Amino acid sequence: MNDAAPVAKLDARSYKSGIKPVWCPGCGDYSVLSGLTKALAALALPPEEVAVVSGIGCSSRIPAYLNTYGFHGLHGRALPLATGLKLARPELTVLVAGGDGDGFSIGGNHFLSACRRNVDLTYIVMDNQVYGMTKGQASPTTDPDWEHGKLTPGGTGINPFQPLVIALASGANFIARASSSDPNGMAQTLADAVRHPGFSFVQVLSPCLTFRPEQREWKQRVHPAPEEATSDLATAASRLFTDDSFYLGILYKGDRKPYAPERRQAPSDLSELEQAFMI
Ligand SMILES: Cc1ncc(C[n+]2csc(CCOP(=O)(O)OP(=O)(O)O)c2C)c(N)n1
Ligand code: SF4
Repeated sequence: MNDAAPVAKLDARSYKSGIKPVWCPGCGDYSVLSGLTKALAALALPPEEVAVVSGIGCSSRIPAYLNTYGFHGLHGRALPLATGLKLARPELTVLVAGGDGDGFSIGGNHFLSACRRNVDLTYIVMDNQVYGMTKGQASPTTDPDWEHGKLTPGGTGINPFQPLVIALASGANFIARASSSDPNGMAQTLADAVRHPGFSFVQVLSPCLTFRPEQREWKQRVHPAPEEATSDLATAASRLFTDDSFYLGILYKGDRKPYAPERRQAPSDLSELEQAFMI
């Protein structure tokens, strides 16, 4: 006779913490939460084997709404924190989540290093082309002519950061775009990103209707990628030249070996180490 308790089947609800999100009505981040929990259910990952690390911003609140391990860190510092966690606990599935301000402005250099380093992480950027939490300043992905009252009269005049181009040029091993208007497609893309070894980057178009109500139109503008994912860098690069910023799907799947240094035993006696630094 087998006395073991039956294992409950995991569904999307199994990954929700029960804390009610404080996002504004209509914020795209609700749909990202839904897409992510669907992806985790499709992967059937036990919640205690998943960690979600974030920075600061409306989007970076997401770990609180999940029933996995979570770390709501410092602004722009989610990637180095997640890198340390993955190297120390390689058996965990580590996801990183946040906004375009968090990831591409203050955290921009960490983004480049994470792509280069290729640690097995999945990075989800909820891109709303604005700093939502701090009331609507322009972010690195904001168009140059977007005006926001006294904050950016006449727009920034600066060409926007191109996340997919930068990710490809910097060595990310999986690059995709999803949209909050298509949570099922997003769930599939996120599950593929987690399955793919190495550093996976997914830009999710996630409108901020409070500061950028015109982004309501994004759901009419998104469309499936015209081609299947490629593993050829030159092909991926040439597709980015004709990217209208609204096609959804996987652009690139590389085969770089993830960075995973051998784990060394931490020294229990530090006296030898102290001697080496003695002046
Ligand atoms: C070191 C530091 N600098 C600035 C801030 C203020 N700050 C908090 S969130 C944020 C921007 C958030 O924008 P984004 O990452 O795009 O997220 P969103 O709120 O749009 O989801 C800024 C500048 C901070 N918390 N810490
Ligand atoms: S300010 Fe914008 S990004 Fe923040 S919760 Fe509201 S709609 Fe979402």
